[in-house]
Amino acid sequence: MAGGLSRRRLLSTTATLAVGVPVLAACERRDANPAPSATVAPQGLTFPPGFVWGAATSAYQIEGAAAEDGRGPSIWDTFSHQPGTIVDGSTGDIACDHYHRWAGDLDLMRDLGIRSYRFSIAWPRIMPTGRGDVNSKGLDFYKRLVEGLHERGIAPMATLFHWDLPQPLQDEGGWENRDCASWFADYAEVMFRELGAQVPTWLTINEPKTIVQVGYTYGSMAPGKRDAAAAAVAAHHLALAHGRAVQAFRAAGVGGRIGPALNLAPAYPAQTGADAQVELADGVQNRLYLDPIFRGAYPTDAAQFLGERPWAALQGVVRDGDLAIIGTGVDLLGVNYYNPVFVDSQGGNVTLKPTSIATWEQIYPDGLHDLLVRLNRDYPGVPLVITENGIPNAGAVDVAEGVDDPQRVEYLRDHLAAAHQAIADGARLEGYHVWSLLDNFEWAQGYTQRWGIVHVDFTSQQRTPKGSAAWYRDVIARNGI
Ligand code: GCO
Repeated sequence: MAGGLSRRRLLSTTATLAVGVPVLAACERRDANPAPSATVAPQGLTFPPGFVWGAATSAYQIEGAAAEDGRGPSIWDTFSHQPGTIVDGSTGDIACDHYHRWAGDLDLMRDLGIRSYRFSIAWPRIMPTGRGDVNSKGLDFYKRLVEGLHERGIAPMATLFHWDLPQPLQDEGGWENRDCASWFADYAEVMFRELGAQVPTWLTINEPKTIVQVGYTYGSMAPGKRDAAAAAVAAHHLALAHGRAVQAFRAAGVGGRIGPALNLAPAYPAQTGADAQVELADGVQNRLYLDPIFRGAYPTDAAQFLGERPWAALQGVVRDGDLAIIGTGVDLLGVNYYNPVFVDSQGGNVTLKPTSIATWEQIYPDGLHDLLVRLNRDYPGVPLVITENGIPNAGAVDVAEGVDDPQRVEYLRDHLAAAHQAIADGARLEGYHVWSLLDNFEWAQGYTQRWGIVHVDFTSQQRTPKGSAAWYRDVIARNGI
């Protein structure tokens, strides 16, 4: 499976599946060769004073040290060790060895002028079995990291969950089990107590949509299920877990802010007569995750875009009071933006724009503008932070080739121009985090896609900033492009 459709490609087929059009119709592929974005960004754009320039990573993708200092196994350890799940047969056992090299990685960020670092905390380092006793060595790692960030003038932005669920919790049903929301809140409470005073910004759950669609519907990511009803149940429990964590944060009385990190994809018609299908695709891609959090309700057309059986399964697990918990006010919305979806009149997804080597990633900077402006209009009042945006280069490159990445510079520049325009059009955008600081373990794609602005030699673990890193340093220095 992993060698076939890639992750986002699967994401973009979901609307199609929901309305029963054959998947293959939605999987029209363009050539995987990267092509330049059509947009030519204007130069000389300055961002508002105080705009936050950052970089993002996640624990399983960079830390390595999978069995060190008491860390328990996560579903990603289990999944990546199953033959056939990862295209190059790799795992995150060592990854970027960031667990040991964190200080050097923080120095790299300081040298680039990065002011905000979005990282994730590995739940199985904190609680090796997912609940109960806290593993002080695991906690100490993040305490050192956070302290190291402050010493370098970089603000920590901590994601509580970036997909590495403790395996013992999966053995009890994982996100299909309602108790998982409570276990998550208990773990979150520990983190607020231990690091709440030092971490100004918290993100609850990264990309619930990817878990629901790719982890539970198509099975090409952990936990590898293929069950649309289970996926819908997981969607609700993930939302509930988010809400419970926000409540725990408020109860902890620490300063700082908290919000979700959602991957959102603006939907457009690929042809005339597709408007109704675009609306359904918007439900699948965006409203299913936004509305419970920001409106305290699931979208009224959810039965239509999810399909009746998944919708019935979801409704079957919603209890009185859940939506009030999920709708507990947040302080910001983290936006991961990679691609739009273009939908034909049958509900099929069509590739209209050039893609990166991740062929699901249609390059469309205007989509970021439209998304930010739309969020401001439809979900007003919440500050927005771009928590991920970026592009890969190919995995099999030596350092000389690997550090020359003009396509990434062009991609980042065009997206920043789009973000700048969105601010001019009223969006409350406060900051930007490039995905990613380092080349790393790209889930089912293993090490075949390099998403970093810093090249990593996975044999020597040597870091070499790419052209895009130097470019980003200059962007930060002049607060603009
Ligand atoms: C995500 C994750 C990252 C990915 C990145 C590139 O958005 O899926 O947060 O872990 O590596 O998006 O696919």
